[in-house]
This record gives sequence, structure tokens and C-alpha cells, in this order.
Amino acid sequence: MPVITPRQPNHTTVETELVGTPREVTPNGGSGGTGTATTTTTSERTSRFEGTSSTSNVRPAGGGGHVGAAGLVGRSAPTFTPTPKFTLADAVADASFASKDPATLPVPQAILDAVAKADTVLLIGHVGPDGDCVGTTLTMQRALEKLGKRCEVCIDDDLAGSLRNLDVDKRVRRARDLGGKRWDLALVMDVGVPDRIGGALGLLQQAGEVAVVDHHVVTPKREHFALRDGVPFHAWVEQDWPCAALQAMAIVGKQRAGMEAAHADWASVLLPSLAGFCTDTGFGRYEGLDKEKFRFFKHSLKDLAKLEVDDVKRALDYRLPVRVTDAINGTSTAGAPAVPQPMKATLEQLAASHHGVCSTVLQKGPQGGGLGVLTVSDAFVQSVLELGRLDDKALVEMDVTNVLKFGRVGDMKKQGAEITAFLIEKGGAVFASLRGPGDTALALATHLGGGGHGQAAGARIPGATLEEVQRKIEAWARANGLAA
Ligand SMILES: [Mn+2]
Repeated sequence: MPVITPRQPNHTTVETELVGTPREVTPNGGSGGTGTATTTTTSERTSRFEGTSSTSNVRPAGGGGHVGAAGLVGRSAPTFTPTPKFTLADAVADASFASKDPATLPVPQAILDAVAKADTVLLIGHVGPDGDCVGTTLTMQRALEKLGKRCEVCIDDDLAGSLRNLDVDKRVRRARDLGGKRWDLALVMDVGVPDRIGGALGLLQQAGEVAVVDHHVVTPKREHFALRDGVPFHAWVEQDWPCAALQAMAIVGKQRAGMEAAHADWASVLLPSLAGFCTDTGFGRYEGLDKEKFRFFKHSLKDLAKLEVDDVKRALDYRLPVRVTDAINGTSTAGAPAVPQPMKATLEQLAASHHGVCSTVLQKGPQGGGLGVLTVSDAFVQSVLELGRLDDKALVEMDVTNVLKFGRVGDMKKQGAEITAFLIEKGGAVFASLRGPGDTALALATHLGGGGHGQAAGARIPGATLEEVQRKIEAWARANGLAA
């Protein structure tokens, strides 16, 4: 299933490969992607952590309180107003932007207690994995193992190239490889709904306690996860946090003494969550972020791990085989190995019948807009995947679709498309990943029978062809004055 990003990064060619798959929205669903995820109301927000007030252990960030404030009496406290372009790299470079220790962030006591008493822990991330879910679970695994616990990580899906690189010790496992094991605690991270964890849902039956740690708009309840009677369930949701990786940093921050006693290598422990922070925020470039949270990233990166943003980029660095990018982009790189003849014929045949990669850009209409439609058939994706596996056996479908989604869709924006539709045909349905300013993406998704967010939405159109969906989108854009 194609996944789409709700926030629009200004991708460059290099960064697109680093970003992988940021936060996801499933077509026809909400954030985090399911029909069971409900919008949290104000009253739910105050009680979404069951059993413990989520603010009960808030400490003043940075410590100090009023001590030493005498010199500031009569002066207003310094305020920080970041420019819209203030990225994570800017936060790190700006000496006046002080770091803050994630150990000062509030973590519900029930979560800390569950972690403290567990000897064996299963760390679960979501399907359609992104840097945040891989980074969050790997940082927890590395930290908890330093504290003497035995851990396993289950993400029941393929990992894209950058995430395979992040999982340098190959600790991420599929659910089928973990049958028959038992854990004192299962931590479900960066996801709060049962239908986004694949076969890991069944593994929860083998856990003595279950806790959800997530930052999506979800209200996890124990009955959603069909737990055995008597299995304690906790949920810690921080919808205003930019990534679950920050929640992992906060939990690990509370283990500081034990980690220091075990001579933990902070760079190794924190690198995955730093990567998650970067990918879920587009390296700080996405809109709508609380830049104050960047202070915690800065502390983890500089003060604890003693790393630079470039180190995080390197950890995620993955280059697709050049034959693959050539096939997708219609380019031919000098010195690239030749494409074997049967594959070459297949790719050319698909391209000739408009089942390769096709992009169409319609310029702005009277109401603005500008529309780009990118279509690709499953046959083309599978052929390119087969080609790529000649160079990298570990290549997965997402490696191919990411180049389309980030690279080729970005090209259409440069050509004047403010609204973009990425259409992929698979299994008798067309999946549409839609982006646009204001509420245009949602309006278009609704028109196609899907849903999502205003600027990022999606739809699944069963029984339709790529051409039919493209024509429907173009007609919608013209009818609304958004395309000429
Ligand atoms: Mn996330």
C-alpha cells in the first residue's frame, strides 16, 4: 500500500533518499492510518494516559527554576522566535539556541515502572516502516540491553534501504520469526492502533504487560489489542511531539544513572532516535513543528552522543543502484551496467503503452493551483525491482516507490504543480497519494472516495484504471479552477 506524507518537505535529490518514508497516512484513514483511530476530544486528551496523570512528573526543563534569576528581575525573559527556515542543523549551529535534556521531559510513571521491572522486552513498530519507528525501537533496544534486559524488535514489514542501513546489527525481525517467545513487556512504539503492526498483534498475546508509546492522533484502548485478561495496559500519547523518537529519548533519559554505570556508548544508543527525529521532521523543515522541541534533539546529538547532523545523514545514506534510478527517471548514466535484454524489452514495452512512469503537469487555473499527476503500474515497479535486485538483493518495493514519490513528484512541483497526485496501480485498484496547499488534497481525496489531512490525503479506487483516475483528477481540477 502506498504511503503518503502529510507535510511537504522541500526535497532535494540527495535529501529524498535520506528521508525515506516519513509519517504516514493510509488512504481512507486518519493519521497513523486506520479507521479505528478516533479524533481525540479535549476531555479525552486530559485522561488519555490511563491510571496516571501524564503531567504528574513534569519538571522544569533545564533545571534552575528561580534560583539565580535575580539578575533578570525587571527584564523580560529572552524569547526565541525561529525563522520559518529554522532547521535541525540551524538549531545545532545557533549558539544562542540552548539545548535541553530530554531527561527533563515528563514520562508517565506507569511506563517507567513497566520498563524498570521487565527483564525481557519486545519493541514493536508499525508496518510501512519509517525512520521514526525504526529509530525509536532500536534506541530502546540498545538502551535496555545496556541495562541488562533482553530485547527483541519486531517490525512486520520490509525496510527501505536507508532504514536497512540504520539497522546496522540487523535486529529488526518479522513477526513470523518470533513465535513461541515470551516477554515481560511489549512496547508498541510510534503507532497506537492494532491494524498497523501486522503480525506483531499476535505477539502481544505472549507479553505479560503492554504499553503504547505514540505521538499520533490516537486514543489507544486495551480492548483494541485483544489482550489476555489481567495483562496490564498503558498508553502514553503525545500528539504535540514531533516524533516517537523524542519519547524514546525521554524514557532513556530517565535511565541516565544506570546507563552511565554500564558505560553506555551514547552515540550508538541515541543515533537511531536521532535519525527518527530527523526523518519525522524532514530535518526540521516540515511546517507546523514546535521548534522548541529541537532543543532536545540538540542535547541528544551534541551533549550526549557528541555527533553532528551529518553523522545522522550518513547513518541513513542509501543509494539505489544506478540502473534503477535510470529506469525510473528515463536517464542513462555513463558507465552504468547495461540492462539485460529481456528486462530492457519489458521496461520499454511498459513505457510505450503508458504503463511505465508517466507524468503530466497542468498549469494553474483561474483559482490557482497547477496540477501534477504521476502514474506508474505495478508491472513497472516489479520489473524495476527485479532489475535492482541484480545489484542489491535486499531491495524492496518501497525503495522503488520512494524514488517516484519523492523524486518524480518533486520534479512536477518544480514544473508548476502545487497539487500533486501519485497514482500506482496494484491488485486491481489504484492507490492515490495526494498533496496540495490548504485543503485541496483532502478535497480531491474526498472526491475520489478517500480521506486524510487537508494538505496530504489519499484514496484507494478499486476497479479503476490509471487512465480513468487521472482523467477524473484532471476534470476535478479544471472544474474547481485549479488547472488550465
Ligand atoms: Mn513517527
